[in-house]
Amino acid sequence: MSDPSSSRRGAFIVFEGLDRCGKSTQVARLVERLERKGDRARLQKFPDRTTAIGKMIDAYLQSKAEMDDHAIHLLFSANRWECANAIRRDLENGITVIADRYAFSGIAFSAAKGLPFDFCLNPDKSLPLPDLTLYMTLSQEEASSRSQFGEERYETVSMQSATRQQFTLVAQEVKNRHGKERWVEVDARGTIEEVETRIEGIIANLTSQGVQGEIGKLWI
Ligand code: DGP
Repeated sequence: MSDPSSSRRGAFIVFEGLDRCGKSTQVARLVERLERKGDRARLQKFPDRTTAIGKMIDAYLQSKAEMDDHAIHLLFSANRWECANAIRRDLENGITVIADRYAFSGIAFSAAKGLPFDFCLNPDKSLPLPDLTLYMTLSQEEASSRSQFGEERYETVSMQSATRQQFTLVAQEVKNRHGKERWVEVDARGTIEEVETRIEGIIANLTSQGVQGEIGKLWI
C-alpha cells in the first residue's frame, strides 16, 4: 500500500503585519527552530533586496530614488514573481517555505498611498497561494512604545495607520476568496517567547505534517 504521507508537500506560511510588530524576529526564530528539529524549511524575505529588482526597491525605500507609486507597486510584485518558481519548487520538494511579507503587504501599503485596491491586487494574481497567513497584530500605541521608527519611507505613524486600515480589507478579501482558515490573527503583545508559543500552537500541524493537495493560486 502506498504511504499517504508521501503525497504531502511543504507548507507555505506567510507572516504579515505592520512595521515593528516583531514579525521578522519571529520568522527568523521559527526557521531556526524547524531546522534544529531536522525539518527542511526556508525563509523567503519580501521584498527580496538581493535581486536586480530588489535593489531598485531598496533604493526607493531608503529614499535614494524616486518612483511613481504605480511603478514601484509593480516592481514589488515583479520581485515576488521572480521568486515564485523557487517557492513552488521548494514546496513540491517537501520544504516548508516561511515568507516574511507577501502580496498582502503589497496591497496594504500601496492602497494606503491611495492606489485603487484592484490595481494593487491584480499583478499578484496566480502567485503561489499561502496555505496560511499569520497576521501579527499590535495597537499603534504599543508599536510606537517599542522603539523609534527607522529611516525608511513608510515608517511614519500616518502611513502605518492607513496601512492598518487596508490590512483589514485585505484580510476580508483573503477570507472571502480563499476561506477563513487561511488568515489567522496572532496577538503580537508580550515577550518574544510568549508570541513564539502562540505561533507554534497555530502552525505545529502544518510544519510537522506538510500539506496534502496542490499549491493554490492567489486570488484565483
Ligand atoms: P521590510 O523589509 O519588511 O521592513 O519591508 C520594507 C517596507 O516595504 C515596509 O515598510 C513594508 C513595505 N512593503 C513591503 N512589501 C511591499 C509591497 O509589496 N508594496 C509596497 N508598496 N510596500 C511594501
